[in-house]
Amino acid sequence: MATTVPTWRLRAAFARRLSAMYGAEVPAYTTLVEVAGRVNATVMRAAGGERAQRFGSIERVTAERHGAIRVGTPGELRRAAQIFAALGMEPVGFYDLREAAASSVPVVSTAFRPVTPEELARNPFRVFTSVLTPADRRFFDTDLHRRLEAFLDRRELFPPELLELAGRAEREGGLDGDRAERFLHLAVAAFELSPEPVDRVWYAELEKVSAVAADIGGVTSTHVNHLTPRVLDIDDLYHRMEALGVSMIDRIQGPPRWDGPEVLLRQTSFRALAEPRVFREPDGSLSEGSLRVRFGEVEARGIALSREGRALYDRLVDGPVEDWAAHFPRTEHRLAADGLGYFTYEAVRHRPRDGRTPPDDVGGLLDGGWVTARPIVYEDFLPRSAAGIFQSNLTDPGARDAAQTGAHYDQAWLSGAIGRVVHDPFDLYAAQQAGSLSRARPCPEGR
Ligand code: OOG
Ligand code: NI
Repeated sequence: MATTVPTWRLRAAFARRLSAMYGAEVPAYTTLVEVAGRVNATVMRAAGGERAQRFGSIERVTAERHGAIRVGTPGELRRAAQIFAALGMEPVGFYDLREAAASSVPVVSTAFRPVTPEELARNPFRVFTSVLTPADRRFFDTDLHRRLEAFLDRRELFPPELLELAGRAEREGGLDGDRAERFLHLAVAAFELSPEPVDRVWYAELEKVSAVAADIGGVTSTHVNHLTPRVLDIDDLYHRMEALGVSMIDRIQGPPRWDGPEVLLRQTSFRALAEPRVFREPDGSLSEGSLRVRFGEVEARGIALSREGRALYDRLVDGPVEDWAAHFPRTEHRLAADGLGYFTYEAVRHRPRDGRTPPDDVGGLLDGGWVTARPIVYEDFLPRSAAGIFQSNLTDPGARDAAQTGAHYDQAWLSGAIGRVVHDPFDLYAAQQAGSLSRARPCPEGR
């Protein structure tokens, strides 16, 4: 069978085409990508290739993007997952943005991405994917819930031909040339902004509850709402964008800038732009208007933290930066030795052993020069940063009825809704680290 375009090439091609499509739709995105390229070139020159590429090759970083989409129902989520499966992207992590955001953000989310180091190195494309929580009475009363579900049930986000090709691509590990072309064409089209008129009254009713609910349930299609390039110095990028007259949100989300190890994820964005849209008025007539739903975001990635490291991060991130500097590990060595960050380990070869027995602990192996450590890059998202990104782009905080109890959604619900296992990100990093450590650990003397 001629699967001439293997899964990872489909993924890389999809990321490239989505980027071209989004750049044509949102010109400020193209500016962002250009500025990110200049920042990365500056870091490569100033820090040198080895240091600049400690968290991934410059080819990977340059191609790297994450997108975000929002869907309305478990069925839509399952079909989106089928498309991502064709691209070698699996659901990782459960994010509850209802709790993380001060504004009304009635969604829960996961991220579709490659899960092995080899596939991530080939192309790390990921899509943050959110699904509405219409059963949550704090946001939707029973009447609105019923009408919202009826509206969502009538629409079709992904044509059957696209889903059929996606299923084939998943089963066969790729597609032959013609089918690959057709699949990519249909897949990109499914995430374009639709010219379909927006029902003014319905959109406005949902917007009163939440701008995110209106963006999802007020229209008949989905769309990429941002596409994010990766940058090696996000503070530099922030200043360059402001100097170009692009108004950025007021801060960089995530860990502070400091001279210690770069960890997790730092993100910032420019505000959503007013884009012209056609509206259908109650009398059936069409009118011109605009909506602000799509924005630009940029990210810098650092070392993945263990559960303990993450708990420390969560404790310190909201406090004063002096507390961060006083309590967060100052070196990669400390992160590794204290089990707070994830690394891959490699044995140091040709090392005279002086009859010594290798220690059991990672700190001892590093101190004794038995192994070297290389950081594992954080490939996921941060719920509070995501909430901050959502929020900073909402013109209206929406409304929520705190007297109602929220509906329960968790990782198990999400797995059931998608019909695929949602991976726990900590488990993926821990397995990668443990595998490398068992290969790197020197055998006891004499064996
Ligand atoms: C998703 C926001 C979250 C990120 O980078 O944290 C996100 C959305 O706006 O739909 O993309
Ligand atoms: Ni994002």
